[in-house]
Amino acid sequence: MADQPKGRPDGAPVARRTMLGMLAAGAAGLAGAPYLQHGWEKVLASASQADSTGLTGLLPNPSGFRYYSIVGSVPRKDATDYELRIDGLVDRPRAYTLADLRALPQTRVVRDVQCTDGWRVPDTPFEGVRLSHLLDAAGVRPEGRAVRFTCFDGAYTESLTMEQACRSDVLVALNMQDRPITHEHGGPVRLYVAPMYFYKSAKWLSGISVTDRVVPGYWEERGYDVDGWLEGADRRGDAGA
Ligand SMILES: Nc1nc2c(c(=O)[nH]1)N[C@H]1C(S)=C(S)[C@@H](COP(=O)(O)O)O[C@H]1N2
Ligand SMILES: [Mo]
Repeated sequence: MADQPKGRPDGAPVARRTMLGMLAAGAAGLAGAPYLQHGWEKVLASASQADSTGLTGLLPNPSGFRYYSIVGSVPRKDATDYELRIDGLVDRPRAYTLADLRALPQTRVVRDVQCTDGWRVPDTPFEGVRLSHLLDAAGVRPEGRAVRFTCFDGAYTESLTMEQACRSDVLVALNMQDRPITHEHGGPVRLYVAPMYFYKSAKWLSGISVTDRVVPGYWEERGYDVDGWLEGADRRGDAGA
């Protein structure tokens, strides 16, 4: 039932294969593998989403997104208790509150979101602080070559090379679809890596650590590309906001 390891030029067959896999595995498969659990419960309920299989939870929600989480429940955080730590190979480690992040210059990026499972949501606005801004403020040491991301779900991790992290279309995002990011979508703060598959965009972001090499993230240790470029992405960088 997992996402496919590599992106496909055409997402549709992947989606179909995933659906068939889910049909075969059934709900018992989900229950037996809690570490792969996706948050489909939020999508249930609407009769308009029911199909002949009855697997309403596998259908996209009305916005076209699915809610994914590798853990069953994630603590809620808001302006009163959210904190983002930047540390590792930097001269000025520090913690940002939500208010700190909101006070910094905000950048808006509008691209298609694409998951390796085959679903895609066109023209989705994300807005927040450029990751490069936070890295510059922290003062990356010469031996800092990569960035590792951790999350307050206590489990998910991601990574970028320093070159990727410094692109202008990589955000520490506070808004999604022009509203504060909801808890289900990884709020109050998630990473948004516009040129890559959505698994790179870590939800519930709580830590940014500069490292001397890329440390593969959660899905990357399970077969995903460390470089999760979308088809047709401008890999040279500065694709702009
Ligand atoms: N912390 C965390 N971040 C995560 C994930 C996750 O399970 N946990 N799933 C990834 C994957 S595979 C996708 S497609 C997107 C899904 O984001 P959404 O739930 O907002 O649609 O989040 C990515 N970031
Ligand atoms: Mo995904």
